[in-house]
Amino acid sequence: APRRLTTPLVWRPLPGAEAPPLGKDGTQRGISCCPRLLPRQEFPSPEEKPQFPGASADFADRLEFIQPNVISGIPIYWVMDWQGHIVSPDEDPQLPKELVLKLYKTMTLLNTMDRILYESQRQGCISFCMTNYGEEGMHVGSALSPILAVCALTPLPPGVLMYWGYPLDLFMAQCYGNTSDPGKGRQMPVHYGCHDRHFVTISSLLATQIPQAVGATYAIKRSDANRVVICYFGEGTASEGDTHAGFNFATTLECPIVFFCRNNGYAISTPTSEQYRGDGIAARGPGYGLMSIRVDGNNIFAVYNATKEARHRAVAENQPFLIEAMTYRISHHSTSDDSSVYRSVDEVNYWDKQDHPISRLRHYMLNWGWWDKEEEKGWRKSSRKMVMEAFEQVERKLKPNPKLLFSDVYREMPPHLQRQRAALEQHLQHYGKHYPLEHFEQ
Ligand SMILES: Cc1ncc(C[n+]2csc(CCOP(=O)(O)OP(=O)(O)O)c2C)c(N)n1
Ligand SMILES: [Mg+2]
Repeated sequence: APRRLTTPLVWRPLPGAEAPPLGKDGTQRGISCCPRLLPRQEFPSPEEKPQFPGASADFADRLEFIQPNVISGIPIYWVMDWQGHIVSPDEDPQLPKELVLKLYKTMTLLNTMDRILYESQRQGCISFCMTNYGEEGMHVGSALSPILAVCALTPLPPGVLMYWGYPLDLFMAQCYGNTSDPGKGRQMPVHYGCHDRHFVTISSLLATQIPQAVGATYAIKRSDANRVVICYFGEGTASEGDTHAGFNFATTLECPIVFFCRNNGYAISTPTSEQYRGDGIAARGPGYGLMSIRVDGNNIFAVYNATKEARHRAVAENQPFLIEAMTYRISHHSTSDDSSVYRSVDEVNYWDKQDHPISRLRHYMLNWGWWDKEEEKGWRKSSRKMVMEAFEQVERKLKPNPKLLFSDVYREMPPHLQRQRAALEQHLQHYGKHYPLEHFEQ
């Protein structure tokens, strides 16, 4: 609140200066053009806090710039070590065996599906593919908490959908862009979406969905107080201006959103050392007034605990949360990338062999006697069979009618799209024989 003045303003001359004469009305004249006069008033004591509306802080008597590197880094919350041992019993979520097996099976199934899709791309069956090797733990761990979520996604977390039971043949249908694809073949492969589960279709345009996610959260908050949005993005995406806008709107509008940043060390070929000079993404949170935590993304229980707590508190306290999940992208960025050009094989091998979310959870299950080598072998075989069966189904299906390219954007198709659709039809009538139209639905 503004400070109240306890005495009326009286003008007094500076030492050595004469006061201007009093006017007819008894007030002093020439005040505004006399810089040597100061108002006499009661000043705040040096102990009182500054009153600037834009900051809540004390005065500092010494000239000192804030050093960004004064602390050694925001710590990384973990629950389980590399051999699957719980490091702090208080933090153990004590998930039941059936659930842990489901987590493990989802992570490995995702891994298997990725391998088959990647091979399909190499054989020219699909145009593009991105895999998730090394990042399976943060997908599945963040999907596990009871989130009634609308997800806005930039880099993809298909493990979330897979954990929620999205069928394999629909994943594959999306990549093949066939008639079973809910997106009717109008997205690039691996850009999944699921209306029923409020999983907003993945967008390739980095960060564009972050302000949209905040807007959606704001609308949800006004209509239904028990829902939360989780918004996934990468550390490279966090360099985009839209991320700033999203963070700032989320805190000022008090939106119950969980920002989930997957820091996997690279934005395609750009390493984090060239992407930012601060302490990662979690360090930015307090600057926006965001509740923030950094977790070990290869540690499924740490991801689970953090997401569960953030989800619960976001709604209870009507405020946004930021989780920075540290991990490593073992695969190439996509089939359009060759990561051997910008990183060493040894670096990749370390994460693949020594610190992998799947092997960490497997160690945990082995320690408890919930899994053994035979079960591993059997599951690998049966999960590959499941993926192959889905793959064979989608391969045979036709692609959607090309006319559908123009539908579903506007409720009523505007004239310019009608003209384009007519032009396409005419073009195909004349030149259709040059296209593989037999693979498309008529
Ligand atoms: C606005 C925009 N700029 C550039 C790109 C090209 N691009 C695609 S992915 C990517 C890197 C994103 O980095 P990060 O968020 O860390 O995701 P990751 O590479 O780890 O999947 C870039 C630059 C894009 N898709 N959109
Ligand atoms: Mg990245």
